Amino acid sequence: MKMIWFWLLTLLCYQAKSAPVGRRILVSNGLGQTPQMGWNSWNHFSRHVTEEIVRETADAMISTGLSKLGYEYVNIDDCWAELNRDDEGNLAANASTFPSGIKALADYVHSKGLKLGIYSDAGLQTCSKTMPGSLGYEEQDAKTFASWGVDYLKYDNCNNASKDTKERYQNMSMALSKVGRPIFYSMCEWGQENPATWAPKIANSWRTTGDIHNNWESMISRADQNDMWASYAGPGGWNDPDMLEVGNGNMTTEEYRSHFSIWALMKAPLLVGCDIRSMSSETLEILSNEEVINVNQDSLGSQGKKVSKEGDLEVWAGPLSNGRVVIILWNRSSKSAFITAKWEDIGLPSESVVEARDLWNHSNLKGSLQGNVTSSVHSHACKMYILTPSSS
Ligand SMILES: *[C@@H]1O[C@H](CO)[C@@H](O)[C@H](O)[C@H]1NC(C)=O
Ligand SMILES: *[C@@H]1O[C@H](CO)[C@@H](O)[C@H](O)[C@H]1NC(C)=O
Ligand SMILES: *[C@@H]1O[C@H](CO)[C@@H](O)[C@H](O)[C@H]1NC(C)=O
Ligand SMILES: *[C@@H]1O[C@H](CO)[C@@H](O)[C@H](O)[C@H]1NC(C)=O
Ligand SMILES: *[C@@H]1O[C@H](CO)[C@@H](O)[C@H](O)[C@H]1NC(C)=O
Ligand SMILES: CC(=O)N[C@H]1CO[C@H](CO)[C@@H](O)[C@@H]1O
Repeated sequence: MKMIWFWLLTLLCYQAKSAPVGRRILVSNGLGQTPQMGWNSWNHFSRHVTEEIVRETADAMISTGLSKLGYEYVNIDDCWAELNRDDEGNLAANASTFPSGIKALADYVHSKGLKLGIYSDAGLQTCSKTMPGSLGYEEQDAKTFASWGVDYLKYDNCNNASKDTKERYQNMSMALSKVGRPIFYSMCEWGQENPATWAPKIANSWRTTGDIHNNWESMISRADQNDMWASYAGPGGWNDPDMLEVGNGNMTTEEYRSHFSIWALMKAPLLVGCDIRSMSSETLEILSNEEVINVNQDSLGSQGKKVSKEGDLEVWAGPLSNGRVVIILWNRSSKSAFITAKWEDIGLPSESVVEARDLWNHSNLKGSLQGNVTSSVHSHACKMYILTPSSS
C-alpha cells in the first residue's frame, strides 16, 4: 500500500514538472484562473498599515474605477496583529491600529464588492517580528481567517525554525483546504527552492524572487528572474515577481509603464503597491490601461517570455487566445533606439500577415505587417502591441 502511494506521488510530481499547461496538477480551490488583481499595503505603507487605510483604499478602488477593471483584492501585509496570541492561542488584530477587528473590516470590504486579503508567515514570527507566524498553528489560523471572512493569504518565509520549506508551505495549503471557504493562497517563499517546480499543486501563486525595491535595477532583475519559470505558470497557478511599484515615485513614467507592461505580459499578479487614495492621474492612467490588463487576464493564461536580445534591446512575446500574439519592444539602454521583432522569434509563421494594435497609444498601426515589426523606442520605455493574423 505504501509503495502504491509512493508511486502515485512520484508520478504526480513528475507530471507536474513536465506537463504542459492544461495538464498541470493544481491546487483544488479553483481560484486564480487568471492572475490575481488588487492592492497590497506593503510597498507604500510598510509597517504602518491601519484599518482606516484599508477602508479608505477599498473606497478608492471604487471611486477611481479600478474595481471595474478587475482589481478586487484589498490585501493587508505584515504588522496587523498583536505580538502575542490571545488566551486561546488565536491571532489577534492590533488593538490600536485595527480596533474594529479584521471581521468588521472584511464585512466592510465585502460590502463594496471587494475581497480582503491577509498576511502570515511559515515560521515562528513574521518578518517584522512584531507578530506571531503560523508555523505549528496552520489549522487554527486558517480557521480564524475563514471565520473572519478572509479571501486571500500571503504567506511569508521568515524565522523558519529550520523546518523543511515544502512541508511548511504544504501544511498551510492543507489547512486552508479544510476551512470550507475558498482562500487564494499566495506563497511568498522568495524563489529559494524553485517553487515553480512544486508549488502549482498547493498554491495559486508563488514568488520567484526576493522583495522588489522601488527602482529600475530592482524591477528589471525581478522580471529576468521570473522569466526563467515561464513554462510552469498557467490558469490556477502563477509565477509572482512581486508587487507593483507603479505610483511610488522613484521611477519615471516611462519606467513605470515598462514595469506594468512586462508584468502584464508575464501573467504576473497585478497588485498595486502605491497609495491609491492620492495617486496622480499619470499613475491612474497606467494602472487602468484596459488593453494591457486584458493581456494579463487573457483566457489562454500563457506567460510571455524574453524571446530575443541584442545588448539592452529586448523583445518579449507570448501567445494570446484566438491566435493573437502580444509583443513588447523594450529598450533598457540610456538612449532611444529602433527595435525589431521578427516573426521567427515570436512564434508566428513567416508568411503571417498581421494587424498591429499599439496598447499604449490605443491605435492601430497603418496597413498590415509581414515578417517583422520595427519601432523606435525611448530609453527605458517600451512599445506594446497585439498582433492579430489577418483572416484571409
Ligand atoms: C500596534 O500598533 C501600535 C500603534 O501603531 C504600535 O505602537 C504597536 O507597536 C503595535 N503593536 C505591534 C505588536 O506591532
Ligand atoms: C531558514 O532560514 C535560514 C536563515 O534565513 C536559511 O539560511 C535556511 O536556509 C532556511 N531553512 C529552510 C529550511 O528554509
Ligand atoms: C506538517 O504537518 C504534519 C502533520 O500535522 C506535522 O507532523 C509536521 O511536523 C508538519 N511539518 C512542519 C514543517 O511543520
Ligand atoms: C530610487 O532610485 C535610485 C536609482 O535607481 C536608487 O538608487 C534608490 O535606491 C531608489 N530609492 C528607493 C527608495 O528605492
Ligand atoms: C498614435 O496614434 C496616432 C493615430 O491614432 C498616430 O498619428 C501617432 O503617430 C501615434 N503615436 C505614436 C507615438 O505611435
Ligand atoms: C541608438 C541607441 O543608443 N540605442 C540604445 C538602445 O538599446 C540598444 C540595444 O543595445 C543600445 O545599443 C543603444 O545604446
